[in-house]
Amino acid sequence: MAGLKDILHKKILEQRPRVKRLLQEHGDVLFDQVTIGQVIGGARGIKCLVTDISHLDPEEGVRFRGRTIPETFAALPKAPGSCYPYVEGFWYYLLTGEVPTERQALDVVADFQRRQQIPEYVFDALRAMPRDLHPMAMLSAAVVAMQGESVFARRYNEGMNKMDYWEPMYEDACDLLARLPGIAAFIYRLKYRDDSPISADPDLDMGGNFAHMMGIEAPYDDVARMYFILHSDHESGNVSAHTTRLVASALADAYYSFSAGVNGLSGPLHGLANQEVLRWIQGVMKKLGGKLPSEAELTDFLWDTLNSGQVIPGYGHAVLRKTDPRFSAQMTFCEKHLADDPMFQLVQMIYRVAPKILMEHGKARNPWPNVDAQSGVIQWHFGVTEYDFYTVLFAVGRAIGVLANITWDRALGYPLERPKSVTLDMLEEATKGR
Ligand code: FAM
Repeated sequence: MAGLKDILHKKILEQRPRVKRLLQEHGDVLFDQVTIGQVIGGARGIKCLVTDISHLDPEEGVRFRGRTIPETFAALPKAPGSCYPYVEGFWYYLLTGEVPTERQALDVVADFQRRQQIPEYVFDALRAMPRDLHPMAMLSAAVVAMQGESVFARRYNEGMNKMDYWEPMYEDACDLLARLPGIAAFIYRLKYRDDSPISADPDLDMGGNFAHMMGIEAPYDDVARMYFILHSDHESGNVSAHTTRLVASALADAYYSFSAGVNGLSGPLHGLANQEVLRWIQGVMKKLGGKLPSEAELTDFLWDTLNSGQVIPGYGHAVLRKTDPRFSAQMTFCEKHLADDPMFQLVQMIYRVAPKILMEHGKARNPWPNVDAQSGVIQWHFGVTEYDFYTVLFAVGRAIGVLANITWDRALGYPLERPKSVTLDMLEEATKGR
């Protein structure tokens, strides 16, 4: 049976003529228009990126290769005794757009087990860093420290045909993805568990192995599978995805590119929001002597946050205009496993109260929760209470989407990104006579 790489190659050969035709026959078709508001406003909503890995509908949320989150979870093969798919099968799915059979998913599991060995110098480098360094900085440094392993960089230096770029990019992407859970778990146990790393179990899949290396019992393996898949991709315009693709568009390899994406994810308006949610929730609990607030008390706390000029973390989104289905998917997990957890009960209460307040406040275009509004609470429940680590988990998941994207970018020959800048004078000039 053909393996993932062969099927990917077949798909690439099918897709290349589409890009060529669009460019050659329709390259000058007008597809979007740009307002001054968008130029000044962070390029919000300008349709100028292309990806087939995922698509984000403002009302419905993300679709991975055309499937919603529940459809994706239902379609993919599951680990034995697990309610969630193999992450490796999901990687297969994102790369090819085809649902793998169990055998095909298990082949990727075996391939990743062969690739997961982390070079010893990565551990040495991490141990040499200040222990109070943010774990996202550690992760970014660990990733870029492995740049010397890049097959793409080596083959590029040797002189490689453009049509072959995707192949070493795929190799780097698989190597990096297979190692990331081990690096993340190492950082966790180095920083927060007195430098007591747990070696990978060579027989486990990615989710199972991550739980094992963290030292946390089931169902944390399912938390890992769910979490990594949910955080994988959200179109390519968000900061971490776009940064990774932008850097890779200069033909930087996967290590440089993903390390840059990790740095972007570390911003409080993006990936860091999940640690901010926990800090904020703890603040509510602390202020009320450790007990659950009443809805009236929570309302006051929410207004205090807004009136002091801060955002309500975990709420709002640049594209979404409804409750994030990634929030809903985690809610389903929590209802099953965390129903009695007071922090989860508080998350539910915030969900009842915050959207109304944000609407009344009148600024946020989307008053509904995003993925971060409860992901930290799940981690806390399973003993990962060090909330500055949460964005590292986001990053491991995000790698799946962005590495699939940059493999396809090289396969389809997408060029160096270079949008045009203008000056304020030019914008004012355009408004003359209006
Ligand atoms: N609380 C208070 N104010 C908010 C808000 C929130 N949750 N969300 C948006 N606003 C404000 C925003 O600050 C802006 O105010 P100014 O005009 O004074 O600058 C105004 O509403 C309009 O913003 P918007 O157009 O609705 O949102 P943006 O597209 O500019 O920003 C977010 C989107 C996600 C950065 C923003 O909603 C936010 O800061 N949310 C809280 C932080 C958060 O949860 N980030 C995680 C996002 C997540 F999806 C991820 O990437 N991991």
